[in-house]
Amino acid sequence: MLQRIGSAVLMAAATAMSLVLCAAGTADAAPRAQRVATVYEHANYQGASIDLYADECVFVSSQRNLPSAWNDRISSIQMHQPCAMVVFEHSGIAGASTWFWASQNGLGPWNDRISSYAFSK
Ligand SMILES: [Ca+2]
Repeated sequence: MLQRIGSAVLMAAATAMSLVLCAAGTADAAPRAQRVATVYEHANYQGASIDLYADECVFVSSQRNLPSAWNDRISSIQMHQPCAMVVFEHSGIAGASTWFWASQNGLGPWNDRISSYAFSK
């Protein structure tokens, strides 16, 4: 009985150790995607929303088209990182563009217009 308890403790210790090693292993990995912005379907951060992620705020590597359900739909933007969000009227970062350096509770002429974006500094 004691021997069984002992091996159970050893198993638990081994599991805990492997969890620690696993966590330490991911710490040195390449930069992981961080939540850079949340976009909302209505002004004042209301309605449906999605989070936008990027490994870092570098224009070329952060270029994205919005999911089709979000094309021409965004009405406010909350920024979570010290980045700029560059928005474009067409997919493939094409057409007119503008830069937002901070959260926007309304988008004025950009309301329901954004189709693609990139993050920059
Ligand atoms: Ca558009």
